[in-house]
Amino acid sequence: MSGSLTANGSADGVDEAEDGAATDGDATTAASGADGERYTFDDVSVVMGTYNEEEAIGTVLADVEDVTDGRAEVVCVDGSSDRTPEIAREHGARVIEQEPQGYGVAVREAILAPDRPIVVTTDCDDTYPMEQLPEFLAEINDGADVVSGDRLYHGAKAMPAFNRLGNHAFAAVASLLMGERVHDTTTGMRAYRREVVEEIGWTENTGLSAELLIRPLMRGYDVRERPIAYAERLGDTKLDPIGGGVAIAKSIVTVCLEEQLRRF
Ligand SMILES: Nc1nc2c(ncn2[C@@H]2O[C@H](COP(=O)(O)OP(=O)(O)OP(=O)(O)O)[C@@H](O)[C@H]2O)c(=O)[nH]1
Ligand SMILES: [Mg+2]
Repeated sequence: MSGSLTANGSADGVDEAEDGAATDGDATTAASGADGERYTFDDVSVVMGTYNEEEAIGTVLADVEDVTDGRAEVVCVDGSSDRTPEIAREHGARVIEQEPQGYGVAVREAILAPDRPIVVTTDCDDTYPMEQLPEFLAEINDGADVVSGDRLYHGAKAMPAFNRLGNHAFAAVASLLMGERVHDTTTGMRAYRREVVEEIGWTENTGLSAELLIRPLMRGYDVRERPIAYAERLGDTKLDPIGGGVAIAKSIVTVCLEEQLRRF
């Protein structure tokens, strides 16, 4: 079956399957997981944009190493002027240098650079729980095409109140425009089957995270939200809350309308 969103109906996030809108089914190759292939962390690339994150990067990369026994490949697309890239290399990460041009430009390169079959995105600010990586991989092995960390399920108390409100609003608008309930459209922590990100076209910068939830979902891929813990950021934010928020809202509307039109 294609076109399902498993929403986070419980703390383990896998039990409440809302039957998704059946689409005209672009998702024929990746959605079922029917080939029975089981992935391990040897098949996973953990990727991130890094921009002056020297306070956090050591912790984030040590966590990835611990949780995956050093088996996941790590790719950082870096625009820093501080010690971030040196620390990343000390932890064995592959560092790709790029002029800072925004979140989505960095994450696009980070997703496309490695060739392992599973790509996990995260931020490099120690907000996301790397200890939940095994759960994300388990969902992929259960047939998910995209696993999306839902920060709002547990309340996201570490998130600034303005951002939290904005994220609830983004999820409400996206749900309305898609006809399918989603809970956190702008999360930075996701796992993707590589075929999915290669098969859909994507264009957004600040709104990239929302785009990479909406397009797969509206094309019938098996997209699952999974509740995650969310911690206070180390270091300074790179996001302008107002300008960034407007850009994300525009991306959500544009991408939802494009995907609705694609169905005709
Ligand atoms: N290479 C690169 N990385 C970036 C750029 N902008 C943001 N990043 C990285 O992308 C990730 C997300 O940026 P954040 O500042 O955490 O944005 P956010 O998660 O929306 O906001 P916070 O609430 O502050 O966490 C971080 O790891 C940043 O270092 C950029 O222009 N270039
Ligand atoms: Mg962040």
